[in-house]
Amino acid sequence: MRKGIIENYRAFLPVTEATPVVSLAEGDTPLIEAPRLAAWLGVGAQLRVFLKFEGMNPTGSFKDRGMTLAISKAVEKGARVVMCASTGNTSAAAAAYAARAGLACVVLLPRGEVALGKLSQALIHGAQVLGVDGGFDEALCLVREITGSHPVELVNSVNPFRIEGQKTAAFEIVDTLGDAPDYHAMPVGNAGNITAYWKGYKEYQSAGRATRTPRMLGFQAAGAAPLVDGAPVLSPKTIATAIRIGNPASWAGAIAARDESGGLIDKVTDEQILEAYAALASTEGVFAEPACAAPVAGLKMLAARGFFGDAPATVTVTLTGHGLKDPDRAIATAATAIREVASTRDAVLAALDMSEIQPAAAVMAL
Ligand code: AN7
Repeated sequence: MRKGIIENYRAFLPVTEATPVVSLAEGDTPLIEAPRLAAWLGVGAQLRVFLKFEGMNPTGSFKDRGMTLAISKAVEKGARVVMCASTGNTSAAAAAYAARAGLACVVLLPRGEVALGKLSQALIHGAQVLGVDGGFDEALCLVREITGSHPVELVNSVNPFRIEGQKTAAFEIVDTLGDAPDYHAMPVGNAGNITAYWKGYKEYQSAGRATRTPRMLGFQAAGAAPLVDGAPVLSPKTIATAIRIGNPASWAGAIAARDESGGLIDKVTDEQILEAYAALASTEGVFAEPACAAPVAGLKMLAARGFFGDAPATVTVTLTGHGLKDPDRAIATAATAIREVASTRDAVLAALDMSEIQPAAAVMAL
C-alpha cells in the first residue's frame, strides 16, 4: 500500500513524532524498463534503460515528494500561508498540499507561460494565482523578498525540506534495482531535483543500502542552459516551459552533483526535445511532459558520440511530470490529428489506412 514518502523513509527525513504528516500517498512511482526506447536511442544492445515515471504522483509530478515534507513542516511550525514561484508544477503541488492541510496558498507564475494542466490545478485547489509580467526567475525573487518580510512560508526548493523529500526518488530506484544504476539522467531547471537525487544516492551509499553512486547526467534546454553556458540567462526560451529558468537557485548543488559523480550537464535543442517527446510516447506508451524529453534527447546525443562505450550498463531516467500537464503541446506535436467522418461503416473504412490493419479471418466473416 502506498503510504507516502514520509512514512516510507522516516529514518532518512527530518521529521519527529510531533510532525503532522500531510500526505497524498505520493512516491512509490513505477520504474519502467524501456527496451524499445533503448533501441531508439541506439544503445539497445548494451544499455538497460529504466524510466522513473514521476508523472504517477498525486498531482502528476515529482514536486509532491518535496511538498509533502515542506507542508508538513510548515504546519508543524504553525504557518498559515505558503507561497511559491513556479513554472507550473510546484504551484500545482503547493496548492494541493496546502488544501489538504487547510493552509492558504499564493502562487506567482510567469504570465502566459504555464502549461494548461498545471494552471488548472492551482486554480481548482483554491490558490491565489498571480500571473507576473516576467519569467520564473523574477517571480522567485519577488517570493523570496515577500516571504522574507511577512509571516508566509516559502515552499520553493530553496526551502531545504523540499530537497529532503525529493531525495526519496533515488532511494526508491536503489530499492527497486537492488543497487544504484551506472548513470542517472534527468532534466535540470532550478536544479533542486538533481541536487536532491545526488544527496539521496550518497546517503543511501553511506547507509550501506547501495554499493556505489551513479554518474549524474543533467540536461537543460538550449535556450535556457545557464549551467552549461556558465552564466545566468536573462531571457530563457524553450517550449519545455517547466525548465524555462535562467538563474537556477540550486546552481552550486547541480555543479557538485555533476563533479562529485563524474557526470555532466549538457543541453539539447527544442527540436531534439520534441523528437524525444514523441518517441517516448510512441515507442513505450509513456506520456511525459516536454521537459522530461530533455534527458531522453540527451542520452541519444551521448550515445551518438560513443559516450557509453561497449560495456553493459544501466541508466535510469527521471520523467518528472505527466504528459497530460501540457495537452496543447501533445496535440501540436503528434504525427496524427483527429479527422471527421460520417457515422457509416463505409465512411470509416474509407478514411482508415488499411495497410497496417490485417483483420483476422473470423472478424472478416462477421
Ligand atoms: C516537469 O514548477 O521549477 O531542476 O516551478 O516541472 O528541480 O527545477 C519545475 C521544474 C523538471 C526541473 N521537470 O526541476 C516549477 C519548477 C519538470 C518540472 C523540472 C521542473 P528542477
